[in-house]
Amino acid sequence: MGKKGKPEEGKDEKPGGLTRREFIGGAGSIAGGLIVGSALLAGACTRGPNTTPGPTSTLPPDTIISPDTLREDRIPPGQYQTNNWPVLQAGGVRRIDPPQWTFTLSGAIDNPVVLSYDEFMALPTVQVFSDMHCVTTWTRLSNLWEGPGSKTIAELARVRPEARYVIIKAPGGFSANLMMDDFMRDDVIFATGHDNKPLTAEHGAPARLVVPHLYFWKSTKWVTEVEFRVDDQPGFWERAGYHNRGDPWTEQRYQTSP
Ligand SMILES: Nc1nc2c(c(=O)[nH]1)N[C@H]1C(S)=C(S)[C@@H](COP(=O)(O)O)O[C@H]1N2
Ligand SMILES: [Mo]
Repeated sequence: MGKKGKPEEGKDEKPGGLTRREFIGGAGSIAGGLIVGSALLAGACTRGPNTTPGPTSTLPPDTIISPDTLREDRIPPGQYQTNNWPVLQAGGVRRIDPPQWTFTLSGAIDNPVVLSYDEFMALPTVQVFSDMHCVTTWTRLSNLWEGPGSKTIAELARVRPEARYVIIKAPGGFSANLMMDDFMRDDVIFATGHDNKPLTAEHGAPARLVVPHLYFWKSTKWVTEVEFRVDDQPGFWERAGYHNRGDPWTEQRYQTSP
């Protein structure tokens, strides 16, 4: 447990803060220690010395295991492990009133629809076990997410074959762009729950994307629209100088990174 007090919740993350490290060594709160499947992972993965938190119970049946959680060393280069869960976004936390919220599917699709909160929450869900890596260098291991998978959303949209990019949008003009191949993975999820609890407003309720294999800025909180596109359209952080793809394992942090 850390001794520095609470993480800097709700603090803005700014383009000028490319090298900020405020969150390093932040307070220890209870991490998702309740979820990791010891029986499941023990045989599959040799843990390095810095890959705690350790397993304490079993994952729900049929949980999708994100491939990166099976790496021998789960901490990408230049990252450090935190057991907190920092709250980061441009601007303040959005507190969304469910009746006011809609989830829109648009672009190069055959089924453009606008779902209400109740319609979205009635979609079939999956559970995904994955790690998260923020470009500001914190990594949080062993999260259990619940919500509709990206493939469920793509099927519902009836994506046309020419679509090659997906733009995930949020209130206030925020967006993040993804290649279809990065979106259409089994462990990409529109999370409505985390570690067996409903997602909080701070972390993106009612639904936030989670793309485990890319830096966490791609994981749009408070998703309002998913637009499938033929051409790419760099999003908020990408236009602010971050890499267009953002692979943490090759440190694709900034536009200038390889
Ligand atoms: N709508 C929205 N989603 C966003 C962001 C944002 O600025 N706006 N920032 C991203 C960044 S940089 C990170 S690290 C994660 C942080 O998610 P968390 O607050 O749940 O840790 O949200 C991502 N999703
Ligand atoms: Mo981030």
